[in-house]
Amino acid sequence: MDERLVPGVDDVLLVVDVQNDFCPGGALAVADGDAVVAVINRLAGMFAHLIQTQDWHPEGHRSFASAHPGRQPFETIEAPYGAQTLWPDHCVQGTRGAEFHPALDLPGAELIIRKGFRADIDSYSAFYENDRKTATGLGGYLRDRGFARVFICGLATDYCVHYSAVDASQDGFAAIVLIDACRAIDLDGSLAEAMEHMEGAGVAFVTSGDIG
Ligand code: VGL
Ligand code: ZN
Repeated sequence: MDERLVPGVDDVLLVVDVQNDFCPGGALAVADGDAVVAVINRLAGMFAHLIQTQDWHPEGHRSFASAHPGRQPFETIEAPYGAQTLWPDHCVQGTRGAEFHPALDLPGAELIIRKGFRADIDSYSAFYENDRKTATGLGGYLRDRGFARVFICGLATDYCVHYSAVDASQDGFAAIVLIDACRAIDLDGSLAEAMEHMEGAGVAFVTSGDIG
């Protein structure tokens, strides 16, 4: 984008899953995942409204490979709602891994939306769980508050950021991904696929330098 994007009162910054388990040393570490923290802290100062998501699984969650005897992390299974990647145990409710990165500094966050708490359904998107039907309530919340544009950043680009951005767009919001404030897992080309899917859904991409 050649025009600068100045966040206004109708805009919200959605900070996705910046949790210890997705950062180096965590159970499902994203390469360089903690590099987003400083970028997001700086961005946060430019937005009047901040919302965070927190991946929040019960022990034994069905997205964990450990819940499927003989299965390994990063394999894919057929869940009742479709294909589901199996993950290492991560972001278990109440554990240190599920806490936000300690340097993430967002005291002004107005809502923290937890997702993935239903034992049998995973939820990548902040809007709809992986059955693509069960709503988290975020769409209604954003509409009730009158927000028009959702700026999205965090972890991981190809999973939770990806599905959140597509759903934001399909739910009628302008969806803008801050690409340098995201990092990807990139499993078997998942990043390239995610970028295509987001583009097709009308998601815009900018860098943090375009803001403010
Ligand atoms: C995520 C895989 C499993 C994410 C969450 O935040 O992108 N990815 N759970
Ligand atoms: Zn998860």
